[in-house]
Order: sequence, then C-alpha cells, then structure tokens
Amino acid sequence: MAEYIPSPRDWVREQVELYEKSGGTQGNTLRDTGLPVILVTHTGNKTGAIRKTPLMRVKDGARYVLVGSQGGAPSNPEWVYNLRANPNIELRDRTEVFAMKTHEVKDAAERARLWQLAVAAFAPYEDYRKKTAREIPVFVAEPVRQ
Ligand code: F42
Repeated sequence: MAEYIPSPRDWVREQVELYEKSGGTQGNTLRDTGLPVILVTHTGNKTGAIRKTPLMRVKDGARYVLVGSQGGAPSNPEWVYNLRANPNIELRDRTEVFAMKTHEVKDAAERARLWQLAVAAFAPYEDYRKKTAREIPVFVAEPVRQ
C-alpha cells in the first residue's frame, strides 16, 4: 500500500485530519463560511504517494467539478498534475465516499457551463480567475461502477 504524505500546509492538513477523523461530520466547510468542502484522495505522479486535497464542493448532477484555482496563484496546484497522470480518485462528500474517475475539461463551451456552476457554488473563483494569467484547470469527477 502506498504511503500517505499529508499536505505541507498546516490548515489544509488539519482540515483533512478533522474531516476524516469525524467520518465527514466535521471540517467539511471552508473555515466558518459554511460553504461545503469535499476531500479528494489521489496519487502523487512523482512519489506514487497518497495525497489528500480539500476542494470546494461543486456539483453537476451526480458529478463533481474540481477547480484548480489555488487562490488565483500564478501556477497550477500540484494535484492537477497528479490527476492528469492518474485520473482515479476517491472522493469524500461529508459522510459519503465514492470511487471516481476524473477528466480535464478542455471543450470551451463545456468549460464555460461548468465555470458558471463553480462560481455559483463559490463566488471567489471568479476573482481568482481575474487574478491569474493562467487558464484555471477544471476537472469533472464521475462515479466508477465497482
Ligand atoms: N484549492 C483549489 O485549487 N481549489 C479549491 O477549490 C480549494 C478549496 C479548498 C477548501 C478548503 C481547503 O482547506 C483547501 C482548499 N484548497 C483549494 C487548497 C487545496 O487543498 C490545495 O492545498 C491547493 O490547491 C494546493 O494544492 P497542491 O497539490 O499544490 O498542494 C501543495 C500544498 C502540496 O501538497 N504540495 C506537496 C509538497 O510537498 O509541496 C506536493 C504534493 C504532490 O502532489 N506532489 C506530487 C507527488 O508525486 O507526490 C508531485 C507533483 C509534481 O508534479 O511535482
């Protein structure tokens, strides 16, 4: 079994710990905003290690939209490269855990549609988009039949 390497960022690591330890009943919002957060477990593309990343919860029917905004930072978050290399993830939405497969959305019209959903769920995404020169990566996660 691959080793779990926690995030080097304290607030992210602590949120992951609380979210998992509570079985999804705590640590499931962005700080005290009340806005829901999901937990994505994925595989490091260089280390092969297990990585866990909290993201805002954006839904498109049964699918989830994963937005690589990283607060509008100039570079993509590392997890984007991990999903490009290995699209299989586990996604926790509060008390529910799903095996899912992701793909990056490149089609402009579909990206625009999903972006509207993302901004409706978390308005600051639009500020992040304006802040950075890069195109913010958008992934869709879909349930895998087991
Ligand atoms: N980030 C977002 O991009 N979008 C969101 O909607 C979002 C919401 C959110 C809500 C709550 C919360 O606590 C955090 C939230 N974040 C959101 C921040 C998010 O959880 C990540 O911390 C952020 O996106 C940065 O992702 P990152 O993958 O760059 O993480 C950094 C801190 C990290 O863990 N870096 C590791 C390190 O050691 O520096 C490397 C991790 C890694 O995946 N390494 C790869 C490997 O092989 O293991 C190699 C990667 C490579 O290609 O070099």
